[in-house]
Amino acid sequence: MEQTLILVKPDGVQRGLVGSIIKRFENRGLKLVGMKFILMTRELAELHYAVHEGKPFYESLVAYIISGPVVAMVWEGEAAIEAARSTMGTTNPVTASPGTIRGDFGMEIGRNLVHGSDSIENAKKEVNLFFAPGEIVAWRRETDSWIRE
Ligand code: IDP
Ligand code: MG
Repeated sequence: MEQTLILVKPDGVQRGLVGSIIKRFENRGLKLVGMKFILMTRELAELHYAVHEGKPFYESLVAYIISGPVVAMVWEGEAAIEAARSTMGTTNPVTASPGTIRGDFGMEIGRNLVHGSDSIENAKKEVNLFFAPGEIVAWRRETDSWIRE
């Protein structure tokens, strides 16, 4: 079973879209196993976005992600990483399909509302960056047999 780190970025929080965004992942059938509301430190932001260091948008990306609180979550499921990313839509909201979070709520790449891990390796790193092992909740969901064969 995969786990993926999802962030509702500061624009999602400021625009009052936390509930709407979480609902998309719930509706999909992903299972919430961790959640916190935090103001990311610059140190955490730089670790989280280390792969983008040196790119032209890196400084503004770090400034954006620490500009207000975020909701950090861990969602679990079979192929959770790909499922979550397809629910999010492409990185640039302008080209994201209607029906995706970015396609329904976003207009610009620098304000794209959500983060989602992009590989198993990065998901593990990112989950560990934001959550201690004791903060991940293993629980039995009664509807699982209606979501997974
Ligand atoms: P992803 O969030 O869809 O995985 P990445 O390529 O990993 O996209 O980029 C991380 C974040 O950096 C994006 O979500 C977006 O906020 C920002 N970003 C990526 N490319 C650009 C760009 O060309 N201009 C401004 N911001 C960008
Ligand atoms: Mg990425």
